[in-house]
Amino acid sequence: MEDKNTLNPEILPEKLVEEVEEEFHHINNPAAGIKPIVKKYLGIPIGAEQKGNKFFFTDGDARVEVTVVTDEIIRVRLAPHSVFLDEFSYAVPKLEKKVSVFGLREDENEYIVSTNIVNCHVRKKDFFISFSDNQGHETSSDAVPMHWEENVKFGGYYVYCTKECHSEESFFGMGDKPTEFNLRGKRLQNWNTDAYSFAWNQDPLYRSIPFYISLNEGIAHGIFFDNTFKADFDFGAEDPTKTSFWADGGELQYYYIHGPHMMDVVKRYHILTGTHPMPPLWALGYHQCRWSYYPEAKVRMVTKTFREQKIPCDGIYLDIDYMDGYRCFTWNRKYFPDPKKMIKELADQGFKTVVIIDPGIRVDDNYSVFKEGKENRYFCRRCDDYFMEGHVWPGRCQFPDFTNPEVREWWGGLFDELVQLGVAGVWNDMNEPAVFGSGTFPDDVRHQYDGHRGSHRKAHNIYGMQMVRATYEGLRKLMKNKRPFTITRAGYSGVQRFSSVWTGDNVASWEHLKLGNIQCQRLSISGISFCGTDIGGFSGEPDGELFTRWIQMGTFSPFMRAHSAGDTKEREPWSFGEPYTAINRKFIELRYRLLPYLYSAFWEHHRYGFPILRPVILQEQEALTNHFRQDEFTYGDKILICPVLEPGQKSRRVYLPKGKWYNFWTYELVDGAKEIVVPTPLEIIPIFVKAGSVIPEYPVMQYVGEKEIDEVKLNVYYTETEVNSFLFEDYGETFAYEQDIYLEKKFVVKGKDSKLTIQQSMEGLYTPRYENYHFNIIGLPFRPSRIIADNKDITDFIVNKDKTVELKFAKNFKQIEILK
Ligand code: MIG
Repeated sequence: MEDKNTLNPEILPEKLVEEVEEEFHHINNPAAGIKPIVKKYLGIPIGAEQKGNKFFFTDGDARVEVTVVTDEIIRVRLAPHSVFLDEFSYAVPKLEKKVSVFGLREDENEYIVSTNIVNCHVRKKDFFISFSDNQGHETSSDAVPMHWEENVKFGGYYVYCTKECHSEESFFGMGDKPTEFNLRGKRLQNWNTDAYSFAWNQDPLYRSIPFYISLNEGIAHGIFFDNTFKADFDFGAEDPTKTSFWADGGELQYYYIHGPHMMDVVKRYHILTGTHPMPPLWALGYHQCRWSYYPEAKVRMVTKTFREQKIPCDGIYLDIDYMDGYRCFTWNRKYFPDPKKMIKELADQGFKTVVIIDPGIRVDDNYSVFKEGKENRYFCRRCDDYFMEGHVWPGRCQFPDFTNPEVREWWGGLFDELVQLGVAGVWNDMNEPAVFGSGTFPDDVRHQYDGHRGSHRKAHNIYGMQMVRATYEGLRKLMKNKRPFTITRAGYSGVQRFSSVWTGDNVASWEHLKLGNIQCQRLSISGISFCGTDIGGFSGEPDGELFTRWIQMGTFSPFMRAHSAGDTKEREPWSFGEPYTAINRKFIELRYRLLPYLYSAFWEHHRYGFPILRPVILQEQEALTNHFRQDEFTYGDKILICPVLEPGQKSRRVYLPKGKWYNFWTYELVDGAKEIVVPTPLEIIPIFVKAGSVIPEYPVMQYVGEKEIDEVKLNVYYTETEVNSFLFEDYGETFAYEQDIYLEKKFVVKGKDSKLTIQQSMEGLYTPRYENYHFNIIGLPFRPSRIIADNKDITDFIVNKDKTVELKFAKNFKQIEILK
């Protein structure tokens, strides 16, 4: 992140649309260094106008549109000469207006667009735009009026927005950035980039998520700068009093998302860009990947060893070597003579096969995918109508234009054969797009952009997302009512509607373990909850300790997959011998035990927009001391995880948010709102469970569907207060949940000195097959003398040595009382 461009908003307009000669050059502008750049600023607003939920303000030439989207979300757009671009966004598929009361007021100093919750102020003196809450507290304010500069070479404008940055303001979000969790003081760029073995602070990486959360004086708001061009963000890096964002083209268009809680902002960002669909349950299990497992004998060896070693595993991956000369949708028949038979037999042992598909299509007139693409003009072209050609794994390639709906439809259909063969999931790689040598496509490549045509400058950052969208939508059609699994490397805001992601080509180092921990939390609050790292590190060699610590962290990544580059040693959970194998097994088993808990957290994400990983700051934003915490997070809302991130670490400090917490391993009860020191022998990472939680648990299975679940264990953690927990249940592999066929259960746990009450209520249309719960009551401060379940006395409960109490009762219970 060396010095990029210079942004100098010092010179402010004095009168209407004055041209300002700047000394500084914008280095993204090819003209920089040749002639001075002329920035234009908004002048003085001279009028306001309303059309429905849109309000327009003009300075006589430029026009600003303020759209009330919901009570808490307001969008601002700028048209330098009054002409707005078409309203179209890949990130926000439908801009639904959900607001009841709104209106425009005017006083001496400003125009004010208001909902019941927020106000957008347009200052009459200088066109500064600011936002405030209904208490009159200002949450965000321009430091410079919106500005732009003409792009002589390509047309359009470079567009800029600069806001005030306060001394204690912190910033979070932005997707996969490999840097500290708090982005204060950083300058970052969005331009999807294949970043093999990326380093701490390397920027940009694979994804573009132009969304950040500001936290100032305990109040949060979000900014989503929905612009797909190369874009930059400066969080007080150049000037500690200013936060800026700007792009090389497109429109200055951003959403102000009101808080006041960070969680509100995150949830509302999901309202705009959507959530992950429910994954097939197996996709939440453990996945084993490698570049590459081939030939077939190797795949069978690895999968067989999982079952022999009794290490659970659901996903097995075929990387590029399964193909014939790396041609997508083909098979290397020497390595895989009968893929259908192999996939079927793997499936019989519980393995779901996931295959890689890249965007580069080999130029080869004897290859049907190429021929079809060529005949139908589906491949991208340069400005002078030459094909976009570049070298990738197959050699000379052309690339489908995934921004064309017709191409997406065709692409989706290409998966027919793979689906017939029994493939359960698809892995889209290299879709930044990556090209050997040049890095990516040249700027002049044309894209159809769903009818809103543009060059690669506009389409680059959404190319990968549209590829995985085509993949997902195709699979969804072909797999009928079965949920497809997809994973993508590149993406843009909203990619979560179509795919999970992994953080790309990381390195087998302790630094990368730390980075992965931050990246997953960051992705989670940036809309992409279904994420994970290459466990073990893609390049380089982990030792047994690093691999085990990574498995332990990965157990609590929403997506859990080990992967490694082709030139590394074998890297399966048993590759390092004992004691590592046993510990790896124990943690992967824990992953499977907690599946119903993770699945429920996933439902809370899908349905209500909660992130699955929740950094401490998201839970306790009032405390300034939390602004720089980045190790601990909760997994769902009940389980706090603090991975061990250093070699040889015998113990580590852990911060527990306020409330009471149970040590997951010892059941010891600890008061929160403080840091404690926890022993961390190799077989343990700090895990704490919130008092009052009901944590559902499945029996250990070697894979999802191995056996009928005949009983669900409910771990109930005693509390002195009242705490709610949720359990979501459904078929786990169909879209019936979209027809409301599922069960949402709510548990309320209430404790007193002499009594613990557990109540259950449920809503929904699904009936699980098991009959009973197996309760495991933890932390009871008394020895129970009586247990009453739905008015029946339970006599056959057990009090264990560790004082836990076990009993079984019907899954439809309404109330259980445990009495002293
Ligand atoms: O140029 O398919 O990030 O996971 O194993 C490398 C081979 C291409 C990069 C991916 C990695 C994958 C590898 N791919």
